Amino acid sequence: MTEFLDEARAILGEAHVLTTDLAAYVTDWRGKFTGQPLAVLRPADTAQVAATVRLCAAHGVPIVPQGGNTGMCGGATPDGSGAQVVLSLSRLNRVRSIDPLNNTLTVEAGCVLQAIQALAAEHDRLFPLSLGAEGSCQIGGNIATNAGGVQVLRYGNTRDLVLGLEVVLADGQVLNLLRALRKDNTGYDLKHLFIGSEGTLGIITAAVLKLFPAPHAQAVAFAAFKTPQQALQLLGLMRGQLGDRFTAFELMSQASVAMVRRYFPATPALFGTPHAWHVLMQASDASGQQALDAAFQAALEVALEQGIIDDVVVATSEAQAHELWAVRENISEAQQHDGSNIKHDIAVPVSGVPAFIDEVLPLLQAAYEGVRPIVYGHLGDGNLHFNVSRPAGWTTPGWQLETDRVNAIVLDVVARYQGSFSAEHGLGQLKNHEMLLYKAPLEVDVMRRVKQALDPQGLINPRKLLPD
Ligand code: FAD
Ligand code: 2HG
Ligand code: ZN
Repeated sequence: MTEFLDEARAILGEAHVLTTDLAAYVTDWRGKFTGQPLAVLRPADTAQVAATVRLCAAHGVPIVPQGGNTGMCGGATPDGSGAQVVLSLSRLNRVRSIDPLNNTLTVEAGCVLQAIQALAAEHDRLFPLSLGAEGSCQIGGNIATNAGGVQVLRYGNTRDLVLGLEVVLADGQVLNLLRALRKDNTGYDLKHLFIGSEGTLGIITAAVLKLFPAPHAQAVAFAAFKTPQQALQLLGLMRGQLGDRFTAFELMSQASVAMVRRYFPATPALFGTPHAWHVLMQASDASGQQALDAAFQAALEVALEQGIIDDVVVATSEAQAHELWAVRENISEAQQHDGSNIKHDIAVPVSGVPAFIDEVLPLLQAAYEGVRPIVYGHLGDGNLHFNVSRPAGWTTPGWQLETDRVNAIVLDVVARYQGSFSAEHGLGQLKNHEMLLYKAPLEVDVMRRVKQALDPQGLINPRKLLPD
């Protein structure tokens, strides 16, 4: 392997072949997976990525692509063999071009999501992908995981925001699909193979992203309910009244909000008495604030009159809107501080969410006395984070041993609703085995054929997404 490392140094320069001080690259955000790579390689541009991939192919060295390392499923973490390399895309962070009239932005894979949002705003445009990790996740990672976030209701998943891609294939060739077209029916749309492939089919090096008109007006409210059914009714009402101006609808159980208040003590108490369920909602519009406020307020009044909402706080300033959003955005981190939890990132049809929750909660409570389900997520998309924290008195390692049983309780019900066992985070090495339990064998087989066709040596992120 000395020869391999010497050749890597010749391509990337001594400073960008790391073999020591690797801590930032070898453990995932949750601290759940840790590996031991041969080296961390940090190419500067597409040509260096291509040369590095060719070198790895020649030496039979497996590659683990890594962006901001905020993924939830250990997809960017190397295994413990010491034989894999982590390929960090962080240095590919250039903006190649922006075309406001075409409403497109062409960026390299290592650009941080928040920087892309800011650049779009500078040009009076919106790049709508928005999620809690936006300060550190990279667009290449977002595309590789087909990330969702909090504005899918209006703008779709990452897949809907990508017009073109540049990908380094497993043999080191550069596949240029960087077209900035909204219409192009010239054969299979190959970019969609790579979007959501979790780095298992090739290395994404650049992308053409869709931009939208900047919403100059925004209205945000936090509503309280007794049941998720009421929240669902409110969703129908708000969408009916506001149409496409309605952009976010996030559900939170009381336990989720209480968890945030415990670990972020500055979080304000929003209501005098606790409520079982909450929703954070947002409407945005490119036109005037007054008109949006009036329409938002009118819709909420209808909801109050009809008894759909039990209580509501409407943000009266941008600062208060941020404060309300922080309650939602901090749940993941708060639960992380609370100790390891068994995560489920599930989707069922939106209309089925209340019945799904009503079915699963009693099953968990019957199985584990004092269990603490933290239920929240993107109700507008039918996507819940059904994260089960350990019951009082249990140790974290003891609770982790229950993972298969807890998964079966939740995911068997998901399957009955014809839902998804991973709605937005992907599979990585955390959820890939569920493929064999919950996907039809033929679907898994076709995926294996795609993998075999694009990566015959099996060197691109092996054993992620597809189980052995
Ligand atoms: P990484 O973690 O580095 O990698 C993720 C996967 O993509 C790995 O399989 C990796 O091999 C592959 N990959 C990375 N870059 C490339 C590339 N250039 N080419 C090929 N493969 C690549 N996710 C959501 O969907 N919605 C949310 O609301 C959300 N909220 C989050 C909140 C917090 C606090 C945190 C920590 C995470 C959240 N996530 C969410 C998960 C995570 O942020 C997303 O999955 C994100 O898209 C990952 O980007 P990354 O750059 O960190 O990728
Ligand atoms: C969110 O919506 C993220 O906050 C993270 O997808 C969910 O931590 C989680 O399980
Ligand atoms: Zn989410």
